[in-house]
Amino acid sequence: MADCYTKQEKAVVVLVENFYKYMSKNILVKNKISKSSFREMLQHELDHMLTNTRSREAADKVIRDLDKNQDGCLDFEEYWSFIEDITRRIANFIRE
Ligand SMILES: [Ca+2]
Repeated sequence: MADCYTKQEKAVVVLVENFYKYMSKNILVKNKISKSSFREMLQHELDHMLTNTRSREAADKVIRDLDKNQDGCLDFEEYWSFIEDITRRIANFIRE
């Protein structure tokens, strides 16, 4: 990533890149994150910010809540609503 990017630009790029990093390699679920990859993402990327990141049940509940079309995977829009939810919680925390 170019050094000329601002911190905010870099943060947005990381959020988008992480979707593609954890995206399923299975051709049948192309451009989506599978449940197992999402659990992996929670453990590796959000372990300090979220609780229960190592709980399979907790991760599966998050997926069920995010999975609007109920196909068992997260597409980019569903993933982004997860990011939106996290950033909203951080904003609320900072405001308090
Ligand atoms: Ca879905």
